[in-house]
Amino acid sequence: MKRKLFVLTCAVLTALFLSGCARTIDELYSPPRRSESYSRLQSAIDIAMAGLDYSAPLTGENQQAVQMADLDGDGVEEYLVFAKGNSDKPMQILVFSQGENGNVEIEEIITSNGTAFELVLYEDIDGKPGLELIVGRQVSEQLMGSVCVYSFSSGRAERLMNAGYSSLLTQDLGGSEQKELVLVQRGDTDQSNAIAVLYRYRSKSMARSLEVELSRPASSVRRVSGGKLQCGTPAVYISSTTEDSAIRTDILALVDDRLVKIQAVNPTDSFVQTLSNYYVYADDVDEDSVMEIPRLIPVKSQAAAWDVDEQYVIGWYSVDRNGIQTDKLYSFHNFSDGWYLRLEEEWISQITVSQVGSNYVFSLWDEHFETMMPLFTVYALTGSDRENQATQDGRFLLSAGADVIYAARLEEDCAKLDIDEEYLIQNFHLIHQEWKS
Ligand SMILES: [Ca+2]
Ligand SMILES: [Ca+2]
Ligand SMILES: [Ca+2]
Repeated sequence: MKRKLFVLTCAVLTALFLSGCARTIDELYSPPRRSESYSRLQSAIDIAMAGLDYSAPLTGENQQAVQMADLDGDGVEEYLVFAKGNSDKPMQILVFSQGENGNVEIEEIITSNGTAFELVLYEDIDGKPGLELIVGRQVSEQLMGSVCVYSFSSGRAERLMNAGYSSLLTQDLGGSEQKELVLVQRGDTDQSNAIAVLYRYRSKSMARSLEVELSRPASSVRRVSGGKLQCGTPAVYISSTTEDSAIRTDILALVDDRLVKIQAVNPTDSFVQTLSNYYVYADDVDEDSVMEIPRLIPVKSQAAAWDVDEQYVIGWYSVDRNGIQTDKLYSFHNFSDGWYLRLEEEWISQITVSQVGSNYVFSLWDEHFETMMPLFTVYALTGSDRENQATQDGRFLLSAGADVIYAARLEEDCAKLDIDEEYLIQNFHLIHQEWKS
């Protein structure tokens, strides 16, 4: 992401603003010494903040109470302070500009109703110089929040749109470098299916697309992510929970300039059950910028079928704009221990994994599913002696974290399948924290 946005150069400052501590920039920059511009910023903020409290955005990438972005496109970043007061429009965004002589002056105060800033983004929406400010606010007692987009290209804050939303994503769906806004909104009632709508800048204002009905109510939406279809078309993937705790993913794209839902050729694949109580979401697992959608593939476990839960590997597929699926890769995901292993397609029909504590033995069944050939074991080591254990008894290191070391050991027969240490190291991955539900 090329977003030119960052904290006031100091992570400590961010943490303090976030935690709501009443520390001043003065205190943070002395000792050893503070620059004159920070001192000017601090005094400008102090004056403007009289009677206000900092109100940092609650979610998203930009959660600092003081942020920087070049809103008017003059090459100099403005300071934005997110604050809350006591008036009937308590939510306030204070915009400070830096003058040529180092002076900091308040330029704008944007006030609105609401109880909290939920999300703040900076994107080029209008194609003109400067980043547009996108602000989602929580509005009391309502499922839907309110999102506004402000442009500063004229030198003053100009509101381009205001709409209700329950989830939102900015993405370039049209291939124009400008970003569009995709909003998920509540249907007619809380129980009716959510709708998605796209806003984009056209000539002088934001144009709204026709609504697309999603498969589930807005309250069921768990994740909205951007990615690409297999054909390269940008798309939005909206994953919702179903009543039987599966995930259903709706895929939206602009086709012939219309926002449409891509209909999977095999609709049963649109649902994926939880795996060991974890939701499995669409993701770009192989990092080729095309989004992959998971489906669970049952494998024959080693114990008698009535003895254990069914065992699954995940098949990851992509779709194109016609809904045609392409199998991309396979994996064994171990959410509870935080790792996954890519698997070869030709093993999938015969692979089996047996668990002893945090050790996972991967084996292949023979073609009659009578005997197994052990291939390798993956270990998640957490004891105090884990560093030694990771390299003892033929084990080798896969990945080392702060609290856990992942190691593996090869069995003799793995050579028949061209599996060596390098292969396992290459195909072993940690599960990002955000994947966990
Ligand atoms: Ca500027
Ligand atoms: Ca712009
Ligand atoms: Ca991919």
